Amino acid sequence: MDPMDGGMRYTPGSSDKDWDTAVTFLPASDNKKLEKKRGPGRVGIIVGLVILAAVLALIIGLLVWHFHFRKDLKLQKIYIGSLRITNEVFVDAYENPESAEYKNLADKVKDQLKSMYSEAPELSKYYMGSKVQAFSEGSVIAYYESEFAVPMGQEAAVDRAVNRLTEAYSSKIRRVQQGPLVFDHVATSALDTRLFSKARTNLRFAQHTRSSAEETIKSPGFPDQPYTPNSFVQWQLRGDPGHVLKLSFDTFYLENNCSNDFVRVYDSLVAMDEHLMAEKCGFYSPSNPLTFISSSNVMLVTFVTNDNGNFPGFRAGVTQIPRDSPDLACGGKLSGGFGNFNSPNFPSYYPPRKTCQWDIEVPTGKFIKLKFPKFMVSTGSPNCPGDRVQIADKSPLCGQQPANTMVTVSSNQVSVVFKSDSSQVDRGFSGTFETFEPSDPCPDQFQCDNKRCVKPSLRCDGWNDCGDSTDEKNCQCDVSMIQCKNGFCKPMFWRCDGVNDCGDNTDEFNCGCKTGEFKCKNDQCVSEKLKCDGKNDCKDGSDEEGCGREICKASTFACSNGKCITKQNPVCDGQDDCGDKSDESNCDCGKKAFSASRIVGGQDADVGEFPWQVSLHIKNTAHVCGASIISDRWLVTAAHCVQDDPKIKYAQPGTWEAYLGLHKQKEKLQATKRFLKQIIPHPYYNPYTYDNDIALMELDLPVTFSRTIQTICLPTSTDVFPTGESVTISGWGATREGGAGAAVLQKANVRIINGTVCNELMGGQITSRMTCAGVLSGGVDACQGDSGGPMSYLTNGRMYLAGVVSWGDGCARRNKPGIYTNVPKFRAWIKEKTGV
Ligand code: 4AZ
Repeated sequence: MDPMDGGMRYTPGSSDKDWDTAVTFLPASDNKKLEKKRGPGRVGIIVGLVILAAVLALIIGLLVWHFHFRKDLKLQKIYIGSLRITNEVFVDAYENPESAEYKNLADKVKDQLKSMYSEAPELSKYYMGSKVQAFSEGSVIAYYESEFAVPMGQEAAVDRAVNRLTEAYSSKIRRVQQGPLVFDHVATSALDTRLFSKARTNLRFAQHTRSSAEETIKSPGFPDQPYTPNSFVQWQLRGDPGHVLKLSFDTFYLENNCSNDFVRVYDSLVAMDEHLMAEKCGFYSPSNPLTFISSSNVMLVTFVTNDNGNFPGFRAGVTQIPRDSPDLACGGKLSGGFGNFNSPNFPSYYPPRKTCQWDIEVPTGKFIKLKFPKFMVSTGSPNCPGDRVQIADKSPLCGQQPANTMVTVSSNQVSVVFKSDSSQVDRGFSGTFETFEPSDPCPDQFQCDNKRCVKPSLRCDGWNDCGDSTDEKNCQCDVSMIQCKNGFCKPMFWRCDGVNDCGDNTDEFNCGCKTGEFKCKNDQCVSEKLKCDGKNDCKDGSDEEGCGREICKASTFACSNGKCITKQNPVCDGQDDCGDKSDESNCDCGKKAFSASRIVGGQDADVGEFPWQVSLHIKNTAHVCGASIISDRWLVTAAHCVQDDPKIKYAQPGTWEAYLGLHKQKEKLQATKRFLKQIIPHPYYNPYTYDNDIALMELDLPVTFSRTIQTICLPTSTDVFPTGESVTISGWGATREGGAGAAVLQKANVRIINGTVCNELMGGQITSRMTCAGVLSGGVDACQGDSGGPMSYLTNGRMYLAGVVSWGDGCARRNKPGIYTNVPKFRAWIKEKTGV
């Protein structure tokens, strides 16, 4: 219903006939007109005077409101800040807000803040007072909160005045008038309104980590209950002087939308934006470390939730590290023909306010090639105003750079300087250096336009090895390759497979089948003779559709014996409707629930599209790994998912809960949950090489199959999945390397990669128990959190468990395929252990 059509009022349109005919008072007004010809009369004058008086009263009222009351409508504005008191020395009592020393110094700070604000008339007028929130070492740093009651419309002027004053005191040492303290390094920022909503429950903790002990912080209710909605929790963390703090999350699982629930980590004791290291939400797998290091001995963690909080939360350990510890050291002199270097705390977050300089020198006469296999340095911008890597006098590098970004230097010496500012840290970089001959930058190799060198054998092989595709341009293809119009060569078996591999669609032109061939619905061509032979020769089974069934109406089911069944959904309903059981054959695996139809570079799966996909959670916490259903009581996963570590007993069945029929992680309460009876990791699993990375899990109770819970078919031990074939991977893993897990089940198609090629790409680490699959130009892959989940292969209209997500070199990097456990190799072992 239109909200204006509420039945109280009705305003007719000019064309509304009912209204026109209902008007009955026009004649009376006509009479009045006739009377008025004699003049206004006494009543008219009185009415006019009353109206005039009312209008005047209204105007006066408005003016009074505007000049008197409106200016009294004030907004509460809170600024938080820190300042350094240079003529005081820190004593332990300054950590205790109840101590006389604390109170005495806090009073002095408040007096001097008042005196500082009195320098700006815009501030002194509206200043309400300040609170000191904490002190820390160095000489003494005071953290404070100042409140102003600002008339409406004056907010911007007050902001400007605060900024001016802060700037004046931020760098120069300047004594604040009429006070005993000398301040410098004054920093102030307006408090984020999301942090001080009165509707929230407020909890504040202060913790001091001493010596090498580890303190723990965790979200309220963790691990027994989901965190509480509408809460604000803050932890002020301190270490001893001369130390920095390390915060390591072992579980992190929040709502995926950071505007609802978030954790913020500050390099300060107050929530100032200019010391905000990171804001995090969503899910981080335990295998994807989330650790932060402060620049001094203080850190602040804030946790804010909104009104729905159905997520497990987080737990983190806090330790202190001596500032001069070798673990924090970076930079130095590097020499020789090659070497490597990386940002501090790599692959987790580097600390703020850190500078590292590497001076690299290679033998005289050689030039230097720098490569960055991983590069994530805060937010990118053309001139890198925040954190940056400066290589000699080249343009600085920042943001996220593609894997193996390369920089060449025409000299045998170079300095690489990494600098982080006071806010927004990231995972940093790993770098390598090597030499090259000035006269021959790519000895015996092909030089790409982007100066990268690739092996000659990779030229015109159908893969973008250069990264800028120059190795695939202007190719003369041999007979085993499709000659694309745009000059690329692509493997012949990709012709007419429904995927635009050339980029200009040449491989998908003229895809009709030869005479004597049948065109399947998926555009595959098979011999006419194979149609209706009782075997699915088309991968989608379309050669067996409609065989001898023309006599059945479209709305009926055609049995192999020619009978037509009119009953709805007779297939796989447990009843032999056909009489020859053809409606009930092969009903036990690999079928998607619906005929319709992170993974990096994937897309949301449909509900029930992968009904064998399982999400394995550590009890009451978070998704950690995937698994596949192979029977009503057995799952297949990766052995590396079930290896104990010092903190979590992953090998114990009691650690886990399995969610079946799950689509969105936050809907786990609607999914089928099972605990585990036993876990059987492969006896020859090698944790160093990931060889034999497979494990079986027995459920405590069998599951009932449904539209969203089904088994995947197991391949036979002799099955091979040919190079170039498309397979589907699925999971809730990270959607970018180092990123958060996906909220919705993701899927992506990748191709099987030749084992020999893969072994070369992966530095000889591939065994026959592994299968490689991916997109070698990068961008599509399994990632952290997808491990244990299925690589599904479609054949004969059914999905088979071709592989189990196992490992990789990062995620979705160019020339770094994903590595999967080769399931056919374990078929006999699965049968032996499970009977399936
Ligand atoms: C993992 O850590 C993981 N890119 C899984 C798959 C891949 C990399 C890492 C493959 O669970």
